[in-house]
Amino acid sequence: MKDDDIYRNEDGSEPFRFNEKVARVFPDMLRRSIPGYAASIEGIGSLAARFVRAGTTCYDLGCSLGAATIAMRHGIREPCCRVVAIDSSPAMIERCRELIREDDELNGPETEVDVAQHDVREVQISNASMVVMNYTLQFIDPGDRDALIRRIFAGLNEGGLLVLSEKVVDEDDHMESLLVDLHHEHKRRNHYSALEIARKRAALENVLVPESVAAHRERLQKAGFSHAAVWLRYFNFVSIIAIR
Ligand code: GEK
Repeated sequence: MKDDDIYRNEDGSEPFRFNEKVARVFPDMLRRSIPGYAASIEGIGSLAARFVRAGTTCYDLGCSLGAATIAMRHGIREPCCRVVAIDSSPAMIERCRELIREDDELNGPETEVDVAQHDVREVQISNASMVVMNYTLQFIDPGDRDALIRRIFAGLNEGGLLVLSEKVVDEDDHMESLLVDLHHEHKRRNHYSALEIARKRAALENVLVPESVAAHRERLQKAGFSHAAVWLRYFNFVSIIAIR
């Protein structure tokens, strides 16, 4: 695995993109940048074991290199399921296909995986028992988020599960600056310099647009989800489960 040294060399004036350079260092980037990322992936495996039904489809929307796809695939206990892994970045999709092929050869679990390059806003969702958006909605234009969550709801079977992980903002300004500071300290502990942190922050401005937990819960409720709860939180990184 290659170390993430992107903002040692780039000054952050260009908006952040999921290009080849990012795909190459991505596992290291997420491990060092998202507090609780490993726990989110582990939880997705356990949730797949509990929620995925025989003969249904699971979706990993914004799959990047397929970490959540592989966790679902290994968690599923039922026969005749399929995981559809979607990302709009060609560099991510290319590497994701390689990793899924390796997983096919190493473990050969029964569940089939289809990896496809698409915009998640255009993907047809149907007969789903589980949909995962692990830190993806935050990159979607806020004006398109309601419609996407409504489409996911419509494609889920009764009792189906959405896992929605996001960076969030706190409505209390004091707590928001504390949580941002704790996150930056976490990154410094993971060997990013203050300059790298500041540059990445500038590059993500208007690219990653976080919302509050309350705004996410309201959107889920409006879309029709009957139950929603935060099941994981580490500083300003949250994962919510919602059941149709
Ligand atoms: C993981 N879920 O490892 N359509 C499709 N994909 C998109 C779109 C879009 N409109 N916008 C952004 N993406 C992964 C991590 S990363 C999170 C997800 C992060 C994709 C983008 O190309 C990238 O691969 C992913 O969403 C977000 O569990 O980097 O913080």
